Amino acid sequence: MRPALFTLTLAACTTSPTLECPDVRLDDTAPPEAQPADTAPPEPPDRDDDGVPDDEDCDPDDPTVTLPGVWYLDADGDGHGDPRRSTTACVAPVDHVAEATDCDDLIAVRHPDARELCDDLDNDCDGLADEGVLGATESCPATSCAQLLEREGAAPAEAYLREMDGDVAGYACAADGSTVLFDWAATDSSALEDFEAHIAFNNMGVFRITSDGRLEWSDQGHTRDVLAWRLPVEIENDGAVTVEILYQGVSMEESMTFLHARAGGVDEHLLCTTVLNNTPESLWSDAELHWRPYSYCADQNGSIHYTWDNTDTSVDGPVHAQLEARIDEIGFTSFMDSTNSGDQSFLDTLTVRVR
Ligand SMILES: [Ca+2]
Ligand SMILES: [Ca+2]
Ligand SMILES: [Ca+2]
Ligand SMILES: [Ca+2]
Repeated sequence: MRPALFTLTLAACTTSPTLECPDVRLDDTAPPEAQPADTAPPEPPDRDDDGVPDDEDCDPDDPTVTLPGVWYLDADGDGHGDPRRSTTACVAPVDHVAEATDCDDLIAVRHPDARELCDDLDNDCDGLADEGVLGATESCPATSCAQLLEREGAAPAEAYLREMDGDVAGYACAADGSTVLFDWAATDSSALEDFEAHIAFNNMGVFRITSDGRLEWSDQGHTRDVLAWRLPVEIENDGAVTVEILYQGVSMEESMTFLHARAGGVDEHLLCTTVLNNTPESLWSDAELHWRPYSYCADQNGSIHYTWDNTDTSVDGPVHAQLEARIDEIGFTSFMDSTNSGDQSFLDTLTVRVR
């Protein structure tokens, strides 16, 4: 009875989806069946013998044609594909190319072989926009040396061009990206004209280039005079100014000179001379006082002689100031009085840069 029951149970377990079947081996001692001979699987057909099976070969009869290629969409038709959009096929689909180097597949003037244009775009896909053309020609003026520094990714060219009210003017750039607004030395009569070009008010009795190459001014007639020099700043800037100056005041008992910058409608002092205790503003007329800076900076204990020498970078270095707002104007204002003695001012060099 037992063999009959075992046979019945095994038959049920092989036909029932729920019944668990024991791991049964009917006869462990039976000899293993003979294994088939060790032969390699048959090679798939490769009619042209190019190493690619016929069912993968783009042309099974042409050994120069093998596997399908990867093709990249060239949506803007500039011959360079979008590396993010590819497909595999034996023949390039419409609007697809074999190479994938387009940095912008929506703009045809942007690809690695494009020439850089003055269009605020990175045409040649090197990560820089308008490099080499910005500021280099009249048709592509820059707004500042700082813009050039940013675009070029390095110290800008020595000089660049900038458009102002339809005119293109040349400016020099410093390595830190600042723009040289005024680079002046009292040398000859043409230097006097360059300086005078920015004079807003001047009723000095003496105003001249001396024989030893200095700009001198004084109120020789004891009339208490004012010199107001204003340099408009039309270069885009973030309020950073650098000034190199060589200036001397002689016997300035009741005289004073200021170097200042107007930023955000406020005069900020860059350099100022001493103002003695007994210097009354009433010494000057209302017309002259109109040109005084917004507020005086006064060192009541200073000398009546002084020198500003920020041209020697090995000593003091230039005057640097980071103002709160965009600088619109640099001012140099001198109030001269020589009632008591011969007050004199001498300016040798003046360089102003903004960034
Ligand atoms: Ca393209
Ligand atoms: Ca493109
Ligand atoms: Ca570029
Ligand atoms: Ca460009």
